[in-house]
Amino acid sequence: MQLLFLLSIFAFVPFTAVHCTVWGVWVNGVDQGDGRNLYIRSPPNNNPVKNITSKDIACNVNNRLVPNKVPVEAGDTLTIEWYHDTRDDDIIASSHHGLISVWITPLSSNGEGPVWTKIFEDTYDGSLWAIDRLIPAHGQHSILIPDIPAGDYLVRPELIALHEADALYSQNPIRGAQFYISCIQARFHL
Ligand SMILES: *[C@@H]1O[C@H](CO)[C@@H](O)[C@H](O)[C@H]1NC(C)=O
Ligand SMILES: [Cu+2]
Repeated sequence: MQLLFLLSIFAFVPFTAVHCTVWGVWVNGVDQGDGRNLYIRSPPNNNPVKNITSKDIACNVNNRLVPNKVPVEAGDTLTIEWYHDTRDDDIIASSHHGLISVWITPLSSNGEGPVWTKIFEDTYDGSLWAIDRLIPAHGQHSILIPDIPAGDYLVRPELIALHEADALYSQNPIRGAQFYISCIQARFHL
């Protein structure tokens, strides 16, 4: 009886992992506003992608054209702002040690295939991982926009949390590296 009671409690307590997604961006220190489903191809929730052979590894599980594009130009500072449940909260569970990368591709590619170029990477500085430093930074990290041809692009910030990466997802799907991905639509002009 007691065991059944305990089991039924566990069956109904939702598993609330402290995951993460992108709220919006700043250009040269100017907040561009809530970008979710407007200039960000936002996923429906903040769960990670783990299957690296799935098409979701490109722009997460809801990859489609959204209405707006963030205007940027070469030399601009683009600040990406992540959050957990609400803006500027606990950002992501402190267990989620790992790295931050940012990738870019022409928007016309839709992110499919080996079309991405990495323009930023922050890993381990000898004592802390990039994600450890993202949490006290209010979920914000910045990159420099490179000098690239005018046009429309997808900018793809990615957190890779390594706390379960001792096992390969392909061998044990309840573990594996966790990829937090958001594709931002941007318009580059010269
Ligand atoms: C990962 O994605 C591939 C391609 O969609 C699929 O064939 C495979 O079954 C997926 N793996 C798991 C464990 O779901
Ligand atoms: Cu998580």
